[in-house]
Amino acid sequence: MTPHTRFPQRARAILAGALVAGSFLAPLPTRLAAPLAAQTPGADDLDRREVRITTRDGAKLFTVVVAPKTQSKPLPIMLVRTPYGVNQNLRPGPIPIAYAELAKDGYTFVFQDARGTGRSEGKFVMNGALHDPKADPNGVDEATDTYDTIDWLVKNIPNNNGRVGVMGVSYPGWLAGIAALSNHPALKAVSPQAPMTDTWMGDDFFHQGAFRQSFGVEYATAMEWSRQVPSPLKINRYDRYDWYLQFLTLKELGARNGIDTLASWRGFKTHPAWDAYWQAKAMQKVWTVPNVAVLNVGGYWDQEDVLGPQEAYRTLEKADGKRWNHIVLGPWFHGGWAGRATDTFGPMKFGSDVGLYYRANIERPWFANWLHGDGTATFSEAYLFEVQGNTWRTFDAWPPREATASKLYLHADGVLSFDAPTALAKTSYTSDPRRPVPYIARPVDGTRWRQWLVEDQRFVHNRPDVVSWESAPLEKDVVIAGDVTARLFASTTGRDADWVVKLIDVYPDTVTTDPKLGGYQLMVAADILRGRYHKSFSVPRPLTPNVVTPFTVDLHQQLYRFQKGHRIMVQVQSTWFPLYDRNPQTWVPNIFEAKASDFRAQVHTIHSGPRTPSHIAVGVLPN
Ligand code: PG9
Repeated sequence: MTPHTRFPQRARAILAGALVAGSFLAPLPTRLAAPLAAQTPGADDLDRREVRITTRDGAKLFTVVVAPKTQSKPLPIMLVRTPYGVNQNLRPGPIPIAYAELAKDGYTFVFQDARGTGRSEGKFVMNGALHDPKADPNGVDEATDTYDTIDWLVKNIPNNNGRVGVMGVSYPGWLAGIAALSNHPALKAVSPQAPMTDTWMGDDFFHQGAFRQSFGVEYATAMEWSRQVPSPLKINRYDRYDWYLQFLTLKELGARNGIDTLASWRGFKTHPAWDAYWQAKAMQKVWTVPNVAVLNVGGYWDQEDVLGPQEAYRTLEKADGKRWNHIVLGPWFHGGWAGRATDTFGPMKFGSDVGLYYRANIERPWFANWLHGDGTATFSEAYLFEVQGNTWRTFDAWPPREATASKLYLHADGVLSFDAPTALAKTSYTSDPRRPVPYIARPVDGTRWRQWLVEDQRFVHNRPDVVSWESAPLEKDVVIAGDVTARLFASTTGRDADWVVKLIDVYPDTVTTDPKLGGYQLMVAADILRGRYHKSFSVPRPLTPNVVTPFTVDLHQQLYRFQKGHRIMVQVQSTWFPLYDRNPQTWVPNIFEAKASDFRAQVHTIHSGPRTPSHIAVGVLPN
């Protein structure tokens, strides 16, 4: 897929997919609000009209209002704001699948082009920081635009009940979170779904300091390049691995493709660390109190915004005296719950449509409680799908209190076990930025973006620059729940290094029910840390060559059942290309300014032993 077609395609897939029947699991133990209508309204039952809502600075925001033709009582308003163009998202026709379950309860749906996108006026600012009202009392941002929109809607939509919800997936998910900061009194509930909470720390543009090169380049170009002038970015190789490989330095990549003029690229280049620029954009830094009810939703295998929902929930939870803050995590790629049937993913088979279950049995009653009801129904704190156990579980805290903190240690000779090491061991490999490890099996053709995190990792296993540790076959199931965190004690001959850590479920050699899954290596959790940020994400520091240094890599959250007979594996490598840029592995203050001669192969060593116990920390639930 080219960058120019990808986002509309995805928006269409998520928002306008066909409803596919799936079997339901039993409802979770919550008090459900009684549905007002059993059927999703058809296209003929809906009125669609376009309006332009004027904001406080005079910008007109293009807005589509979809309301049932007949209403027996005042209805709440469900607002979705997007930078991807409401006309693509909502063509005249039946209600998109993402809203089909909600629609059974009766809503007036409102879809709006965010400022400077689609047919809305004003200037688009990617993931824009909120303005400071003291410094700029007349300033505008996505929160003020939301306020002005809600205010217009409740005053102008006929027969509304004065209650508004905001929901959205991805960028619209971030807009849903930011909507809470509008503080409009009619806003009662928001659902940020796969929001990019922190695009430096673990969402779209960087992960723990490593730059998401191919995504950053292609997304920023698609969003920011002039619509009138053809983009100079021409990816003219089928295998994008080869295309990106020809630009050893980011400087060359930016200059030779005309992308160094884009606002986002200038931001990447001038703010490579987690400084005030990124922190002002980070949702968890500005939205710290759940001032309305919040349903955070995310996927364990979200290839774009895996951190977002987890970080938003974690932050809001600290101030959730009213129990307004909830989390839902399931076995999904980015936005997978909002589209067509999700009963399989990669090698996993769930036995039912997990997305439909979420939309029908969690999202629908939750919004009904706040927007149709009086907000008094009780809901579980956390709804988590247990992968490979194929069941929804509820918890009264997330991560769950009943999980035992445990460590999977990396031992000598590639052995992985829950036993702490008593002997010293070292495992070394050479990482060469000129021969980086692909993040997905080549050709990297852009067609497998959604499923790359669940692809079989055997394509790199036993490469000389990928090291691994493996457990014995499990004698009983091991269910991990909550945070997965790698703690590596490592040294390098260089002065900087990236650490990619993958926690893998290795299927048994023989799977009689599905032979092609025999030996499959499924990544259960994975991520990357740029070594220079080992002490602070805001202040990079060079590593001291050949000195053992502790590194902590956040691999994010899971609820996953490693089944009896499977093995657990950990893989470590130092490149993940071309999704992530290459670390020169020498010291340069800013990698965006590195020269070709700065990039050197280095030997990295992972240490094990009583004082250097490299491990993966997990919570383990009783079986
Ligand atoms: N994850 C996408 C995104 C958000 C913000 C910045 C860059 C990308 C999205 O799909 O909306």
